[in-house]
Amino acid sequence: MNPPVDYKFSFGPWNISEGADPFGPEVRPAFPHEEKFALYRPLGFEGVQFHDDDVVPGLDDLSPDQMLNKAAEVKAMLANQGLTPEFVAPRLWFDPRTVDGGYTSNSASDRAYAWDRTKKCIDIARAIGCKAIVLWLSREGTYIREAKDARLAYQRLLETLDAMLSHDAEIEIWIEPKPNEPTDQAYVPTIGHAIALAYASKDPTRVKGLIESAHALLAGLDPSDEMAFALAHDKLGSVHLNDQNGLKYDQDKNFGAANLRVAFNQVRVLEEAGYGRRGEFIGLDVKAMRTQAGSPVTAHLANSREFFLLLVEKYRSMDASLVTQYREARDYEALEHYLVRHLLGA
Ligand code: XUL
Ligand code: MN
Repeated sequence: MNPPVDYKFSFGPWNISEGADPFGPEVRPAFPHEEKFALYRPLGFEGVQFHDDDVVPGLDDLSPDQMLNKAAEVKAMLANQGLTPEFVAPRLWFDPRTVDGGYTSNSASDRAYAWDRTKKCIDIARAIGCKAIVLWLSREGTYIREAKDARLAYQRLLETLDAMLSHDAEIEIWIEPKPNEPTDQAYVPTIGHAIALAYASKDPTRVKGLIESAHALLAGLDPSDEMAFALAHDKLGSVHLNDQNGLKYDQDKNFGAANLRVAFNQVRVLEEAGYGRRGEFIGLDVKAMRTQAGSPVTAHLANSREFFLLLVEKYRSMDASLVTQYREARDYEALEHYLVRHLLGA
């Protein structure tokens, strides 16, 4: 039997925020970006998830040398703090040139900007010693279906993956699917879509997925089954554990806070697959409540990490032989009774 996984945790600096939402501005004093990194270790985190401009702010206005010098500074800072960069993601949803998507925009010059920015993101990742690029295909979709040729859009996405794999012979691409928001409908809404693209790419071993619990729930799917699908293909690059209370805006609630049993099943599937044994991180993508006062606000990160570890204990203390016995007898009523009692500590 394999020894139990000693999990490593990660989050991105955007998870420490000032509480702005689509309906109102910041409600907490700003906490300086550069000072966030000192918070990681004390909170029990050692992995940092980056957007390209979290590493190099204002990168569109810098020369290649300036960009790489700044990235080298960040690499040294991470080493000093005992932190590992988990991935870098191109932030393709802020710039006016990406209002209608980057890779799938109808405008050739917008597509050229998206590709240029993606190459910079890959170069930044390499400069900080990181091989994973996350693609959250935020605006690659449509507000009305007639706006784009969807078949062509999917071909363009595949061409982009291939061009990225050619630009750097070592990077991995982890696609983070989401069904909607900020567009009405996104082109890669589920992990099934992402993995189909991976297999169609020129190097399927280097294209994987990152599954965010809330994004699966927004697609009306069970996150643990989505994770199991990726794991069955050895294509789960990372996870963004969080929670979501039904079909609302993307809430990024604390892991397990809205759907405890759904959270338990994600932990169960990860544990059963030995996720983390090869150094994969447990990434959290959680937002502090807007009502929370102070600066910096970090309790949501510590709490989500604690909920994950408590659910790991629940999984490990489960009577596996009883589960097998109930499965074999096809007595799912008894299985559910046992599981819910176990979760309730009864
Ligand atoms: C958006 C989202 C992003 C990605 C990284 O919903 O989850 O934070 O995880 O770009
Ligand atoms: Mn995410």
